[in-house]
Amino acid sequence: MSRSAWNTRLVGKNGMKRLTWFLLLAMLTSLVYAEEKIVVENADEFQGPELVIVKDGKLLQPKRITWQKDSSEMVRIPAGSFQMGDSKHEPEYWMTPARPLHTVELNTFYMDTTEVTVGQFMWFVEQSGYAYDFDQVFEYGTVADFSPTDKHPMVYINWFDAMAYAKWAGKRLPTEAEWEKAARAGLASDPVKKVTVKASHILIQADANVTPEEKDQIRQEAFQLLQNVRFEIGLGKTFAELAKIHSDCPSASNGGQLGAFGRGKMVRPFETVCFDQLDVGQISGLVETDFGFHIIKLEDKKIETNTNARYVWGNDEVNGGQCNYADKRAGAFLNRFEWYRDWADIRVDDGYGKCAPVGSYAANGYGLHDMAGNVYEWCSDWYADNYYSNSPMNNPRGPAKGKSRVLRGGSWAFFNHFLRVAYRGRHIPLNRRSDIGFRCVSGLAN
Ligand SMILES: [Ca+2]
Ligand SMILES: [Ca+2]
Repeated sequence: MSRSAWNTRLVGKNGMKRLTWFLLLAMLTSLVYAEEKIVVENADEFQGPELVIVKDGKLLQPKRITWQKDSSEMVRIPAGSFQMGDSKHEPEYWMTPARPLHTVELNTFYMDTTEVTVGQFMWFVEQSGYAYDFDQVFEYGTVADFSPTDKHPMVYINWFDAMAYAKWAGKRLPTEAEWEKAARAGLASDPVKKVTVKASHILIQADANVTPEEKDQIRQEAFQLLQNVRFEIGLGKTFAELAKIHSDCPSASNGGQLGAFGRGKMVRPFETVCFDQLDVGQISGLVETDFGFHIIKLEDKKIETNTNARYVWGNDEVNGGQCNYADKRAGAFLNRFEWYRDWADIRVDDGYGKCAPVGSYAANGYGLHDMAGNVYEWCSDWYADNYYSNSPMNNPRGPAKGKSRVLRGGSWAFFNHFLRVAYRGRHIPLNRRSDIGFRCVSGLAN
């Protein structure tokens, strides 16, 4: 049945009533059959914008499908909006194109759970007769030098190779927006809030021999000499927690540590004071310690919703267990080249010096592997630095023209900053590289 025929039947004579029943039925069947293994032959099997599949008279919206043509596993990315871009005001110049943060509304689509493998690409070449030489020696070697088995991600493919594969498979490349939404896997709606506090903090050195009167005098002077320090703290954090969190934050006056207040007599108890409950101008605390008087005064505060996590797994920093990037093993290869010398993160061992077999690390919330690292992934969009300033809200497809195509996710050859889910990579579409691959999606034509 064609899509238009389906829609006509739905909204025809008894349109609304049928639609209601249809939706109810679709919901129920999706619950009942969610776990069933559904094989999809091609995109024509999808009906309507919700990509309903009809099998044996049942209406299904499976969370997971197997795509027959290339035997890939795909997961459903439900329709809806998300916050796209950098919400963290990352300081590096190359994060600027990832701003402003903006709302994007996308249709439902299915996405490959892994990067396209060497085995899948070989099958494509064999089946289609596509001209690709697996023995070709590129700048740094052959495909097998970086991806030695069928289970490794296909590399040394340019954007046109990826497009050809997608077309053969009856799929397409993801748009940049689809890629980012899928990578965020719902972390985008994380309701965690942050409070940015601009506070004054000063330490007045006190001599052990000062009299009580002199101490009062020092205290008075302290109020006059408050200096501004900016803190970023979680919502609901107390001063005591702040001191622990920011134990490495130098205090305003002595270069010492906020967490190192020493033994002190609490002049006014502030370890239970919540910064987000304080009004601007209020003194949150005054502590008299061995070192003198510490005063904190709230100068300014900004409460914002922290909608986006930094990485596909959340906000934890990279530790070697989440993904394959330029760790110390990659350093063994990268250090041979002038350009990449000292590029690798020698603090971390992620287990792989070049590509890892796809799915070697935990999947994200949607069931997608390697959205961070392993190989960069081609998207369908042209790249433009300022695209986020003027992109449409609904199903953005990138600028009309450009020089580079979008790459996403970082790779085995790049360090942790490029793993950030908001980071926008790009490359000339004709180039083939040892750390660029792709994965496909299926849904409404985009
Ligand atoms: Ca690695
Ligand atoms: Ca990847």
